[in-house]
Amino acid sequence: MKRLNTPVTASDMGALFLTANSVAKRPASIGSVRILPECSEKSVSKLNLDDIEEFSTSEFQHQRSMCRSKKSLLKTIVEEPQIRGNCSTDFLKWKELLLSMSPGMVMPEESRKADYDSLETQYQKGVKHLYDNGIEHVPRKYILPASERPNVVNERSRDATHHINLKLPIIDFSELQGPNRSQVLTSLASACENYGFFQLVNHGIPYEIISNMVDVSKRFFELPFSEREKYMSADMGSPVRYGTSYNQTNDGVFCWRDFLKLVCHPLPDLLPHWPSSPLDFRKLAVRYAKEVKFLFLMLVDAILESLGLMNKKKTTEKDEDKDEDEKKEILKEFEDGSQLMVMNCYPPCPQPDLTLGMPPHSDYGFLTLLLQDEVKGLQIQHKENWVTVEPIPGSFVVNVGDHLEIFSNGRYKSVLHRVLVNSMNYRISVASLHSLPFKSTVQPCPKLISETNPRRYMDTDFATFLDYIKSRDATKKSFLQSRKLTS
Ligand SMILES: O=C(O)CCC(=O)C(=O)O
Repeated sequence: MKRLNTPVTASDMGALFLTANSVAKRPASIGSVRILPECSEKSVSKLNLDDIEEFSTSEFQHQRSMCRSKKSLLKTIVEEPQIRGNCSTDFLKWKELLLSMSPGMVMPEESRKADYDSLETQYQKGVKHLYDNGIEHVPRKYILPASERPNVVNERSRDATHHINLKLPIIDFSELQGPNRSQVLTSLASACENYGFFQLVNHGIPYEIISNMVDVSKRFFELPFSEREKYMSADMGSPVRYGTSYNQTNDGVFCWRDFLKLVCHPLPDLLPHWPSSPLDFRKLAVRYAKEVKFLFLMLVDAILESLGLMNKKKTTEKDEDKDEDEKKEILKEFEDGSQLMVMNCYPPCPQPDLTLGMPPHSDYGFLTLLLQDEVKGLQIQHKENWVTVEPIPGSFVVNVGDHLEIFSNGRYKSVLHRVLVNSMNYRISVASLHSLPFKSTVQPCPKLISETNPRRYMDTDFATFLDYIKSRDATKKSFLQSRKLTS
């Protein structure tokens, strides 16, 4: 094995240190790196982090987050002829190279652990905290593997996808209440089938209520960390939860967002747990939550109709009454249903191309009503491209959640979406996620199942979802996939 002439720093070593015991138990490859083919001829001094691509498991990322500079590590990789030839190596190969060097270069385990702990503590405090402390580079903890970064070129279209802006279908809520209802219902069905998203305008919620909600969310995130920290909790069932990233206990790579989650139903029991600062927070958030819930119920009514559940050909008046009763029953369930409000804060990011505000995910729930400020960031997956949703001031972006996809037996689509960050502006969004009560079972609507359209999903409930996200990565559409019937 070739020895290196250039010293490797202790912090470089930290990322790759494994004890002989742990190595013996590990699988052959827990992660790998590759120097991008177009960079393989670069001299070592010209190489930088963007020139290597990682295919790594979260365990590997965890190890890697302990490493401050990869420079001398790169040198190790590129100077090893065998590796340079293949342009790739696996994690164990790295370890072997490092262990072949002077033992004196290995950092004592306690210092390495202290170093790691102090960085981890910073990350757990969130990105607002990092930004307020004048961070100039995105720490490794937030750097996505090259293939998952936001401006990856789509092989099929060869477009840099973040340049595509999308005008989502627009549903005029006031038209739904008038003589054009049936045309609007057709547009609603088409939007839910083909985009999984639409923008809702003229919804009737006063602009003041909406702008106050965005404003008070901003003011909450501007509070000192010591105040926000009071609401931090690892308990998914907590009525109020402040946190960072997507799932900060599981995420290998963190994303660039902080959030405040508020459970909204039953409101009288939960309100005393909500933040009491800023002083007007509860008043403004409650007002908003109630208005959005009402709007959601009106939308569900329209969605049930758009699915053809209420206007099937009636032979008798009795049939009509039966339909109406069924609809009332479903709406009653939703009235008692779950509502979760998520306030998202995306501070400016010094290197927005390396990370995401939120990873690709679909929403658990029936419908999400999203309020975004004037700063772009939301992208949805449409025809295999990531396209940016143009904000329309005062409107809602509404999307189909996993439960509605299940309920409609796959006719309406719960579509992947993600959030980009930028280097200039804070972005605030408020998502309101609605569904049936937490204890209810979600299943395809029996009226939408037939011999020609057999049941496509198994029953599910909230407890199953919680178990799922505790044990694995809940991003992508993996939860929904796990509910699909294969035959
Ligand atoms: O901030 C956004 O635009 C999207 C937020 C989102 O997807 C979520 O809260 O699940």
